[in-house]
Amino acid sequence: METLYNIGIVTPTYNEKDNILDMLNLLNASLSNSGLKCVILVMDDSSPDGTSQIVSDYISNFKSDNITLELKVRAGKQGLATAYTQGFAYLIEKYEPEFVMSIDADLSHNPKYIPKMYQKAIIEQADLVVGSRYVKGGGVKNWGIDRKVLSKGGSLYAKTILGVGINDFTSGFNLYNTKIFKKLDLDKVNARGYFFLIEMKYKIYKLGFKVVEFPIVFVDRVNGASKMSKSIFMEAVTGVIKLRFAKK
Ligand SMILES: Nc1nc2c(ncn2[C@@H]2O[C@H](COP(=O)(O)OP(=O)(O)O)[C@@H](O)[C@H]2O)c(=O)[nH]1
Ligand SMILES: [Mg+2]
Repeated sequence: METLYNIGIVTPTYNEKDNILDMLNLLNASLSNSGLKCVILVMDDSSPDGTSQIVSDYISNFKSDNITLELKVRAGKQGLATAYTQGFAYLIEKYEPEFVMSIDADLSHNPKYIPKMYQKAIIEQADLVVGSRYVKGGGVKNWGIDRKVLSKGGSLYAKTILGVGINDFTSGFNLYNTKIFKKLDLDKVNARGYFFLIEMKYKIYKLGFKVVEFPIVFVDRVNGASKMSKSIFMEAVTGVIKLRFAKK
């Protein structure tokens, strides 16, 4: 009998040519002796810098007993949220993994944490493990004061308005038990950008699932540029209010 896939990992890319090889090597190093069976899906939005070509070349030469690697290329930049929702839906349909995970491809989220986050989910019977910068042991490296304020302030803002005790609402490094998506429809997630990360955590908590945080040290990207923009930021600011006062 085929062993069950433990984790389906989605890593979205837009112009990550100088990060993606290191990222795939780190994922491989962290997972190959973990005892976990994993599938990794790179969701690229036709990056003009040729990220997808680098990934497909890597896949052609890739061999592993426990890791499956896939690439999906969408036509043009469509945002982080649907990269995740479509990626999750695809992996759930095809591989039926126990968990799905979101992880940035720009080396900010260290894959070394993945087996530990998985262990935490199992031991504590948690449905969502948030890789958290804002709990004891977590932190941020290389960010300027502006991004620090934006991120920590954003998480605090969401926590306060929504009245839910999650300290890192805007974290993009998350492990979800796929049973969540029997109750939470991935097609009905409205957000375009980072607000998605807040919306998912809130809805999952409100559905009664167990949410825990695992401390991570987030290291800001060295190569390439952030895709954070003013409109994406504003979506999150107004989105939190809408979420809080939305009718059931
Ligand atoms: N496929 C896809 N990936 C994206 C998009 N926007 C950002 N990403 C990826 O999502 C991850 C996080 O984005 P980033 O710009 O680093 O955000 P920041 O860390 O908050 O500054 C990176 O791996 C990006 O390449 C998008 O529109 N489509
Ligand atoms: Mg980043």
